[in-house]
Amino acid sequence: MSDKPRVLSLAQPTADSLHIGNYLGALRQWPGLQDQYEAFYGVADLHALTVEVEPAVLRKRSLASAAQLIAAGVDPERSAVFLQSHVPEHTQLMWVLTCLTGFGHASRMTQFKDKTSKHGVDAANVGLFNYPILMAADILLYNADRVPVGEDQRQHLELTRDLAHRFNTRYSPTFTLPEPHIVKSVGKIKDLQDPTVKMSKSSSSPNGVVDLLDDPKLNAKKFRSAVTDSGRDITFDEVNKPGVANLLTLLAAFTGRPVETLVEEFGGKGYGDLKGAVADAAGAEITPFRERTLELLGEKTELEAILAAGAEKARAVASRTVAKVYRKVGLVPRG
Ligand code: AQP
Repeated sequence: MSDKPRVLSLAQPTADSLHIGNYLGALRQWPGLQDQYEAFYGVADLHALTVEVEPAVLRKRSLASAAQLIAAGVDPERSAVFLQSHVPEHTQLMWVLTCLTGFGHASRMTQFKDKTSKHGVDAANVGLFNYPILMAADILLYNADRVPVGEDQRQHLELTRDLAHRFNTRYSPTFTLPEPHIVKSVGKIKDLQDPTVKMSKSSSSPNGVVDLLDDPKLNAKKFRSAVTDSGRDITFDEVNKPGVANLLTLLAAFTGRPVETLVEEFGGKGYGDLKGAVADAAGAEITPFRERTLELLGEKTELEAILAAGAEKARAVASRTVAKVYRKVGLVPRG
C-alpha cells in the first residue's frame, strides 16, 4: 500500500456518453493527479440505478464510461479503475452513514431539489434521495484526501465532511476529511440551449449538451447554434450574457488561454466567430479522445480485465475500512 495521499472520483453512467461538462469539470483533472496521489477512479453504476434504465443499456454505458476514463488519460497501471458495484463495501459503508445522517440534513441537498423540480418528489425514488450518502461512502471508504469534482458537487462534499466528522467524534478518529478539488475557471458548464442551467446528462435539451462520443460534426453544429443574446459585444458577464460567458469559459478551457485575453482578441468580432472558435478548439481535443474510447470498447475482454484488477485494488483498501467501521459501531465480527 502506498503512503501517498489519496484521490478519488467517480462518474455516473447515466447516458451513452459523458459530456463536455463532465470532462472539463472533472475527468480532465484526473490523470494529472495520478503521480502525486494514490488514485481511485471509477464508474458509479450503483448511482445510475436511481434513474430507471434498461439493464442492457446500463451495462453498455458502464463499460463506455470506464473506457472514457482511460481515454482521458487515467492509467490503470497507476490508478485503480473500477466499477462501483464490483466493490460491495460501498453499500456496506453507506448503510452505517445513512444511520448517522439527519433526515433534515439530507433533505437540504439542492441537487435532489433540482432533479425533482420537474416531476415532483413523489416521482423520485429513495435511492436518489440517498445519493449523497452513497457518495459520502464512496469517498470515505478510501479515506480520500482530495476529490476532483465539478462545482455542482460542492454541497455533497460538505455533507461527506460532516459525516466524517460526526463519525470521528462519536466513535474515534477514523476518516480523513476530504477536500474538494474544483477548477474555479471552469465552474459549471452550462447547457448550450439554456445557459442558465448546468449542462447535464439527464436534464439538458439534446442540442444543449455536447456528448464526447457523438459525431464531431454534430457537436460542431451544436456549438454553432448555441443560444447567446440579441446583443453584439463579446464580454464576460455571467448574469446578463450567460450564453456568451459560457462560450468564453469553454474556449478558455479548451485552449488554455485566459478569458480576458480572449475577450480582447474577439473585440469587434461577432458571436458566429466565437462559436466557430469553440467548435474548432473542442473538436481538436475531443475527436482523438473519442477515437481512443471507441478503440478501447472494441477490446471488451481487455477492458473487463482492467476493471477486475481495479476492483481488486479498491477492495484491498475498502474491506479494511468497512471492517474497522463495523467494529467501531458495535457490530460483532464474524468469528
Ligand atoms: N455542467 C457541468 N459542469 C462542470 N462539471 C460537471 N459535472 C457534471 N456536470 C457538470 C461533473 O462531472 C463529474 C461526473 O458527473 P456525474 O456523472 O457524477 O453526475 P452529475 O454531476 O450528476 O452530472 P450530470 O451530467 O448532471 O449527470 P446526471 O444528469 O446523470 O445527474 C462530477 O464531478 C460532476 O461534478
